Amino acid sequence: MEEQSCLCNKGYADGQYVLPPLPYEAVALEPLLDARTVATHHDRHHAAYVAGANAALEVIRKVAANVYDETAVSSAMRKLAFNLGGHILHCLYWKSISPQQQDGPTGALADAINTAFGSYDGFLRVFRGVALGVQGSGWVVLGRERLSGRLAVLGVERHQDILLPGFKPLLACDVWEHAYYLRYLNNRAGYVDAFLRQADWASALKRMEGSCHGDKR
Ligand code: MN3
Repeated sequence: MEEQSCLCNKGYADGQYVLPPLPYEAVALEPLLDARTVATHHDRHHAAYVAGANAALEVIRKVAANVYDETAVSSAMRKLAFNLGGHILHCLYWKSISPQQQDGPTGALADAINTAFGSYDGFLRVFRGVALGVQGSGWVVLGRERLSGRLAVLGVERHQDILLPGFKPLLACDVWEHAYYLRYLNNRAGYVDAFLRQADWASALKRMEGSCHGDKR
């Protein structure tokens, strides 16, 4: 099962970013998410970030090769951060959801959550609060902060803003409206609560322990 828990296995091959297949059928996330939302999200939205990351990478390579003037690199860098951030977070998102309801974090991950938030309920309050506080489009990401080694929850706006350098993401919930609007309309809290009931804590634990061959960090 190592393959299932890796952050982004199959997200890059032969010099370019590629769209990995969903780790389950689109219909498998019912009733948390409807199949149309999941398929559109993966096949169109996630795919567009992969294409955008490759386009930005190509511009940067051409600047390096002196095909384009160096003034072209600044906007390409911003497009790379946005699109590759989107690609990485979507890879993590599909692996953050289990088709089955889960009992919550276990083992070292449960310990780390208790250390950082006092209890699992404390974590849930923080995660929900951060989710509702994301302005516009963005993500809620549980991860490990590099200096202290403690867990933290970040409300990442767009795909790249409010990220800490060295932050290692373990679990990500997409709160862009395209992730939930068909089923939940504007009820972001209802979607986040449903996500948390099906969060794939087993794969998050493997990411924390670094046992994923697809996670290069
Ligand atoms: Mn999305």
